[in-house]
Amino acid sequence: MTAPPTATQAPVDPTIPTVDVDPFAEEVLAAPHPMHARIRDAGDVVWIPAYGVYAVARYQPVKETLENWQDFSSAAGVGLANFRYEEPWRPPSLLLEADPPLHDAPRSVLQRILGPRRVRRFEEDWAQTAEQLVACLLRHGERDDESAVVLDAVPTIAEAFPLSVFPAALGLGGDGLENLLPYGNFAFNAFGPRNRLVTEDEERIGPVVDWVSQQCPREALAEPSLGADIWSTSDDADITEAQAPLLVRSLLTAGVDTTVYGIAATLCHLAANPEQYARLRSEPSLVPAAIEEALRLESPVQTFFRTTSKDVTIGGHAIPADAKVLMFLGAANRDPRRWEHPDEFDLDRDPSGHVAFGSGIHQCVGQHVARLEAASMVRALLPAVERIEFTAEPERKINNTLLGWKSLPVRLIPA
Ligand code: HEM
Ligand code: OVM
Repeated sequence: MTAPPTATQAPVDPTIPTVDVDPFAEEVLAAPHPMHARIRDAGDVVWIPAYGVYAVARYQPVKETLENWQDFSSAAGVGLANFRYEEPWRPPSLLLEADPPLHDAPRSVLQRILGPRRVRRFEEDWAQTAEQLVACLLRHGERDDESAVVLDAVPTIAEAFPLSVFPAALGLGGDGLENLLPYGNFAFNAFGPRNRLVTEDEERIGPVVDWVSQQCPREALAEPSLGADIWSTSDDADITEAQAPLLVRSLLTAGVDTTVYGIAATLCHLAANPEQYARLRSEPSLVPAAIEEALRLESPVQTFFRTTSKDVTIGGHAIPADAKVLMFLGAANRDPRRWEHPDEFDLDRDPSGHVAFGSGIHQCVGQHVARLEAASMVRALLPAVERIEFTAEPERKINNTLLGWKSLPVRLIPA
């Protein structure tokens, strides 16, 4: 590894506004929206001295940065660490942490395996699993004195559902599934600085990482499955046998916590907006809109970085080569320059164009899986549950990259 450049104390272009915030401080991670507004209002691009990085938070520059893979590289890592100088905590992802041309083959393989039509084969099974989960919660759940079922929707719904469908779809047998959420939690923390969130888990993540590696070989994956599909493509020279396990690892890393957070976000907004839940019950064709709107508002994946490939400009400001640029997806998704009443959950809005799944060549390759999981879960709730009400304040889960809930205490009023 080459020596890192001496840490820069100031932006190369002195007209770039400095914003003195710590986006990875725990109290900011718990409530990031006031900071987002500060960064957005400061300009198209700002300098964050706490980490010596540039940042974009307005919709337009975030989208342009996401889409300009030529100038804004992923191969040096999409977290704070610059892989040119710092050893990554695991071998880099062949998709997320790669640029064309190396990105191309793995991407087209996963795009084919996770395409909207292929994913539809899970529709019936996931609908049935979701219905059974709801029936079981309503039948056996603890009741309050008005006969509503009281529960924490995070473990019982947002975590339980993805864990009961996604690992099986991937071809995992069923033992050790408790490793999946801790692995994803660590991976998403590791995109941020080496703060307490990372160091506290570092000591105990070893066995979890080992378990994940053991799920990636061909022999570990049942057939038919998404994992087996990946391995089959390595027979046809689209990808090599050395690449296949890393592509399975991508799905294990990116495909669990994200959907848990997405479903939790949807449930949270439905509980907070009872009139819109009622509307959804009478108009289930709005379910996709509800999910997109929840993803826009919550943006479960809040941030990713890029590294400049050469001297570039953002909004007319000069950014040097080899600089880290922090993209605030969640801020772009609530930018009043782009969205009317951006902080409101509105089933009548057209949420398309949100960047919760990114944009451009790295745009989430698992988005059809994520949408089908969330839609299956919401569709199962609608006929069975008349209302979802909070019984206490939801509690934030703190992660360097993910925004979501540790607990959503609710009562489900049966229909
Ligand atoms: C990429 C978000 C679910 C697999 C991405 C990116 C975002 C994202 C923002 C872009 C990364 C970048 O530009 O650097 C989400 C959210 C999800 C979700 C919010 C749930 C609501 C999933 C699922 C899977 C998955 C279910 C797997 C089945 C991936 C992979 C990439 C990716 C492999 C890398 C794609 C590439 O670099 O070409 N995701 N994701 N994601 N996602 Fe998702
Ligand atoms: C990966 C991956 C892709 C997207 C997100 C992510 C930990 C990982 O390919 O391993 O987060």
